[in-house]
Amino acid sequence: MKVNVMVDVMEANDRIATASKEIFDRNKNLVVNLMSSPGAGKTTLLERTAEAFAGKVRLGVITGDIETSRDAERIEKYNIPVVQLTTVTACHLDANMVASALPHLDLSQIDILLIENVGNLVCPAEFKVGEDCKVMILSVTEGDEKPLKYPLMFRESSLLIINKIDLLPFTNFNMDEAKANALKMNPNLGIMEVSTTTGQGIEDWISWLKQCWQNRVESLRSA
Ligand SMILES: Nc1nc2c(ncn2[C@@H]2O[C@H](COP(=O)(O)OP(=O)(O)OP(=O)(O)O)[C@@H](O)[C@H]2O)c(=O)[nH]1
Ligand SMILES: [Mg+2]
Ligand SMILES: [Zn+2]
Repeated sequence: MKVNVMVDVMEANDRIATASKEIFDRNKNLVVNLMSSPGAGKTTLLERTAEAFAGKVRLGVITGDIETSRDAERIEKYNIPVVQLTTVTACHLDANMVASALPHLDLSQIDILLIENVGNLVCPAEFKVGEDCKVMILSVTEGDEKPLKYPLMFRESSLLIINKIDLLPFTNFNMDEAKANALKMNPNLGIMEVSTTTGQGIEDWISWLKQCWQNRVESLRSA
């Protein structure tokens, strides 16, 4: 008798993710799994998103880190519901961890739930958590060849946000090369250029997210 542990783990994960998805459907939440390597700008993007949607769209945030509540503390300043998951050793969020955060949120009062995954360019992309889509950030200080070296996240994502474009003059990052590499991994990948600190390109992200939310509400209505 041979048991493939990874297959079992993934099946168990997907069952929990499907159960969470049903909860999100009932509450009409758009759920986005936001992923990147450490420090690419996930929390800063959430801060800009909270500013842009204040008083218009109700956000909720689940943020995953190995240690500390620093990201949750940054988000709390915007008066939006936030749950910090500290994974201690795990280098990604899985469906069980995200499900454990749900009782701490009033999902009926949330339009868009943004899940900031643990900073890691590899395994967060392997675990479904019940999301509608995955969005990833690549910052220009990380190198334009990253889509070739870490293909899975680029394959799994609907949108690639290329962040820290204010730093382009100080790097050897080739934007055309990066986009070509990313599209080689995933021809359907949407790509936008952003600086979350200067605000350049943020309106593209906000429009994209708003459109996703409207599509989600529409598809739930006609289901
Ligand atoms: N120059 C520049 N710095 C940025 C930009 N976006 C984020 N940063 C800086 O990059 C650092 C990391 O940003 P965070 O938003 O904390 O990154 P993160 O992806 O949430 O990091 P982890 O949660 O630790 O994985 C901070 O010092 C930010 O101020 C940007 O567009 N330009
Ligand atoms: Mg963060
Ligand atoms: Zn991991």
